Amino acid sequence: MSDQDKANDFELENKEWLDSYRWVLQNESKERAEELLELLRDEAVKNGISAAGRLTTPYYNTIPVDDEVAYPGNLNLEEQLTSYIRWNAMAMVSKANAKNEGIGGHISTYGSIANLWEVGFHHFFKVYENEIADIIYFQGHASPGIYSRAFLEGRISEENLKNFRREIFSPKGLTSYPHPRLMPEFWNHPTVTMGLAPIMAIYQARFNQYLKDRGLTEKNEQKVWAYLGDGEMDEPEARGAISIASRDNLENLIFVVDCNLQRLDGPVRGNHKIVQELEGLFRGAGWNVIKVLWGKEWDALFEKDKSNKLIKRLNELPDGQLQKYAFEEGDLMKEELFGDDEELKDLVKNISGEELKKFKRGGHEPSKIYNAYKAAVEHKGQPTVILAQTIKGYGQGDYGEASNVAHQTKKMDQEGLKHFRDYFNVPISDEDLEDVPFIKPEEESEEMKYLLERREKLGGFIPTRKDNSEPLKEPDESIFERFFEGSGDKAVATTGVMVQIVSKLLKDENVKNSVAPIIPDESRTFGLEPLFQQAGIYAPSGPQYEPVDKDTLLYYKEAKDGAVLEEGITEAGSMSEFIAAGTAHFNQGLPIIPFYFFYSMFGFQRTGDLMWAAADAGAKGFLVGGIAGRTSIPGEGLQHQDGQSHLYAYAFPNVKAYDPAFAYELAVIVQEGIKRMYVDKINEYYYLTVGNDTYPMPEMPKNAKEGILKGMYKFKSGNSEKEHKAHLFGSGAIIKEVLAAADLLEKDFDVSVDVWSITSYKSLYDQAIDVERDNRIKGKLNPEENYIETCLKDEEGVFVAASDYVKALPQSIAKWFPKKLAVLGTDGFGKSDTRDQLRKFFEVNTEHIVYTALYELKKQGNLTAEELKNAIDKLEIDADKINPRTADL
Ligand SMILES: Cc1ncc(C[n+]2csc(CCOP(=O)(O)OP(=O)(O)O)c2C)c(N)n1
Ligand SMILES: [Mg+2]
Repeated sequence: MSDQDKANDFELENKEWLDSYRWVLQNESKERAEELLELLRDEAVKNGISAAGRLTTPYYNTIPVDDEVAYPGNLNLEEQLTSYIRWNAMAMVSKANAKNEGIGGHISTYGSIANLWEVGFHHFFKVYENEIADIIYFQGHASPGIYSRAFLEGRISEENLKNFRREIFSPKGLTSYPHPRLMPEFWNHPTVTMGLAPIMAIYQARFNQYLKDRGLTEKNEQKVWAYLGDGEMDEPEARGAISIASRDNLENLIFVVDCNLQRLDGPVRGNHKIVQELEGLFRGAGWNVIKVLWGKEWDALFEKDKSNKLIKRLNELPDGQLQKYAFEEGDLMKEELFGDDEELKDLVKNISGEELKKFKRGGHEPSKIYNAYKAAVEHKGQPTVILAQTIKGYGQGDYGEASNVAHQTKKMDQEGLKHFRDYFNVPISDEDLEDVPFIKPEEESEEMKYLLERREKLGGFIPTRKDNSEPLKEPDESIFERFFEGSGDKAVATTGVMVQIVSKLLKDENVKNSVAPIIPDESRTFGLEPLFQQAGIYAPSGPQYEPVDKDTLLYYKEAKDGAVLEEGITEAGSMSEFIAAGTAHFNQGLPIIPFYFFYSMFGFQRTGDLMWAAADAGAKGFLVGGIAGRTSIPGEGLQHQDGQSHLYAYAFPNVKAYDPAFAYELAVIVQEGIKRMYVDKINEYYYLTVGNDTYPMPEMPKNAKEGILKGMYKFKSGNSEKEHKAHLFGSGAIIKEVLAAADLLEKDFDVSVDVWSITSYKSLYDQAIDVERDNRIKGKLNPEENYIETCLKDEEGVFVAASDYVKALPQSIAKWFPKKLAVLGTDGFGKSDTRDQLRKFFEVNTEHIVYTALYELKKQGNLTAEELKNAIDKLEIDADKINPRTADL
């Protein structure tokens, strides 16, 4: 048999199979059709034919035409409105760049996503009672479209649009992307850092469910919509948490991926198909997947295509080529897709290339989008991802449409404007074009009335942001005050203190319903397991098994209404949960206090970008970095030993960072933090480092509170009878060494030592630079003194600071000390050894602190060379010792 005969036979066979299958579909039921397919699959697998293909479906719309409902809106009016919004969005970017070359902004992303958003705005995005709204992550680069819509809604002015990206120049300036920190009454959810929106959305949806299951919200109807770029979906954060959403049956979550097949540099998957890749990924992870690939005009072609050849061809077509069809004249598509096969040719015999090119992609077809959204919001038991195929720079023609530089299009010349106007039917005359005017129809016009009516029906405008939470009443003082007395001889770790505080807060009448502990599988490390029993571990499905430790006191108790968010080993997930919990005052009108416990090394360093997003979002709460300090976790070595997180925290303007040494310090800080964030309602969050080194906790000195909060206070004064004077500044875990050094200096070296506890280098630094700036900017010739100067101005002697962090921390405040500040710190890679060995190696142990004070005294001329030499011998300071900073370079 010749190859041609064989092909003909196969074609006939294909037809017979298809005809039989269609017969079943028409005469029996979809269920029966599914059953038959299963039967064939089983047979195939039994015979070694891979079942992998089951994760993807053909390159075709998921919702069959017959299942579609009619579009409920006025398509003409909506189309007109979308055109205005498209125009204004383009105009604001164009104008901004004409005025200030390089100010930036994007036109093409909104070009592709406009219809996806507008269908949402007209029919889906809801505001419920008490101004609680659906939670929507708007793809950041398309933000001009949101401003442009808000302009039509009358919520922002032409002056605002004209000052896009001119936040400093004009009080009416609009921020580039969704930044709630900068436009606090408008934006809710920061998005533009690729990959963060998807993971934040997943944990937001989980958190909404948690609030409901814990009984904190009666009925939580909020949907979580995340609008994401197909390029963005390459980020590990975008993909890494998707199975959490299906595991927890987050039917309140909808991802809409704008599959314009392009990212910044070029195609997302030129040689492959991003939609298919994402379909497989999400379906494999247990999501409901809806593909919206083709618009209405394509329906007739697929209907006519009885042999499914067109689908087969589209299945095989790489994205790069699809992009080319959107870029080139329509004849190319006609010729390449349909030209070499009689049946395919026949499909388009009455359609010109030009007409074919106008056949919309699914993501530009409101009725297809509507049906996908409807299916998504009605879907039960699973999260949904909608993969919507669009064109980047849609309608821009030669000015960016589907071109590889579409992302960078920022301006349009006269020709471009004309094309844009004509394509979208925007009512602007040729003469007016040059000014790129903003357009806004009369208030009484039909389309404007429609726009406002639709939003009114859906409950109000989106996005808007408001904090409707009641201020909390402060928790009982005894929770904190019990730590003011000290622990006597009992050795205690600050981690344990933190756990006790959280545990008591979970029982406190005023705040128990606000406390949300978050842990990435680290409870036992921090001694948090008593909370399992006390508050329960949140399990949306309720416990389905008997825990192995059921007969112990602190068993692993999972509960549907559990308060503990045990997230498993995911710092990024936990941090996303922290953001959701910490912004509940905006999103649900609830003051939630998250306490997120993690290894301090895996905080700012691992998830700094999410912490930045948390700061942008106005998240509140406590980040608790456990087992902190480079020398404080014995044995764990380079990867775990954190000597830098406090340095990272410096860059976060709204973060209060503390490295407390004593139980009462921690208690004072947490008490104040709750007051500031939840009684006074300040949008900031706290970073606290705690340790598991145990020592007796002293009583709080009188009048220490203010200093603890401001960053330093005198812990104890030295014996005034001594010959020399030194001031030692300790913090966190290293206070122990400092106290021992003070004793040694007094006892053996005739030095009176004042010991100061530095609870927060960052607070001292922030206050000092603020005062310094104020003096400078106001030209004060009698400058105000900063807090450090106020504390130390009358002090004499030498000054030595030691912490378990890099020397840059004490160094950052050194210039405001009355005399030189000698600094000791832990620069260098961590190593595996005991605490004592580590502290000796990093030169932050008692002996090195003593030696440094004596060396400074010698330099001030208060000690003889011989005295210093004797001290060196006694303290065993080795001049040839290896430098810990460079030891491993
Ligand atoms: C973490 C991060 N990396 C890089 C960028 C720079 N960037 C901005 S947009 C973009 C391409 C976006 O492509 P896609 O997600 O497909 O969005 P589209 O504009 O095509 O809708 C890149 C790389 C960023 N914003 N964030
Ligand atoms: Mg893209």
